Amino acid sequence: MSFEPSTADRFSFGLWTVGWRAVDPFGEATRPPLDPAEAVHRLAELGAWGVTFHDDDLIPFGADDTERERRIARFREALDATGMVVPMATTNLFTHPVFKGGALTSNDRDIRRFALRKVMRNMDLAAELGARTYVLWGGREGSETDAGIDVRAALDRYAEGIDTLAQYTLDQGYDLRLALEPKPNEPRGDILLPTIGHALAFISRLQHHERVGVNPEVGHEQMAGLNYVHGIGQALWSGKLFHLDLNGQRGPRYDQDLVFGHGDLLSAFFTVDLLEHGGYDGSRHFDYKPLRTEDADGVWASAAANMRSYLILRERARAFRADPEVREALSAARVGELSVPTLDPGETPAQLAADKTAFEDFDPEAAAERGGGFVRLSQLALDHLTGARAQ
Ligand SMILES: [Mn+2]
Repeated sequence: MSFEPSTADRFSFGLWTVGWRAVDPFGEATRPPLDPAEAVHRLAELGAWGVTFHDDDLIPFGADDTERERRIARFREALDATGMVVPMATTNLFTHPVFKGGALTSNDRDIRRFALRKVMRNMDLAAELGARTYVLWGGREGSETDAGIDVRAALDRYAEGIDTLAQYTLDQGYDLRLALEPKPNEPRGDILLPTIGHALAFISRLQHHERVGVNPEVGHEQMAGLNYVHGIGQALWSGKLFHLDLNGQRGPRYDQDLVFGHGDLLSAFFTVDLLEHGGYDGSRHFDYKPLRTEDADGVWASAAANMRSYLILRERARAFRADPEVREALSAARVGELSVPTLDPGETPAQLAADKTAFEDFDPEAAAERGGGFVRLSQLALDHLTGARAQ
């Protein structure tokens, strides 16, 4: 197995990932700025398929029109030269101090209107570059104290903002779906729409709910102590997994943005298993940060590591699914039986209520005696993951 990525794998990276200069709350940058055009070339050489960006990754905040056009032209040149695509774009609504109290949900109405215009402007560029997904991460939408936020009013404004942006894509004829990215905290003490579940419930209340889905990040769910595989499973079930951010995290703590597979490895295995066998056909997008300790070579090694992790896990997941002993263990654990509806076709609640085999003649003691068989399955997965059962 060579684990060489190709464009068919649909691996994409944010410009802000490899371009992260490693400024953290306690230390200054450890790396020089990275030219977006160079990032495109280097990522293409490594086998990536696409690149994504925040408006400010490409065009510095406040740049004049001449500078803006120059930067865009240079980026386009790199895309044309490499064949890299732009499957997704997003807006920076968190770095500039104007957004310190929120963007789409700022108490200050003028800031909310400015934020909407900033998103719309970058949606124009995203559509021009062929993006099909527009991500919205509301990192500053939240609070540190419950005294300063009316959550119900904030959600009204959040919904108004997202519906306005969805309407804008329709009015402009853009083939662009919106994907909300949940995160529980950091940079705000508490962020609105903290988990996949909150985001899905919010989306169901939108006027343009059909045009809005989620962009779940591995680490963001794990920061909240939640199971990422279950989260994206529910998003898939809801038809809302429009995009996703793969990375690594070690439990509930600050947002580590480690290389994919360098955090909870078992969860990464089952994530890839679900993506490959669960009907997801979107980007395999990496949203990670090269460790602050790394130099330029380390940055590119980390980009390659994300793709290599995914390809290794994909091969292991395939081997797991193809193993006759795994199939037998899945059958013994009745995993497939869960796909059989609980009621017969056309059976009514009254008919179930009259079915003596379901209750009066059912032997719960005998049923309770049957073992689940899940430990055996779990170990088979670990055997495949570690290569102990190499094919
Ligand atoms: Mn993150």
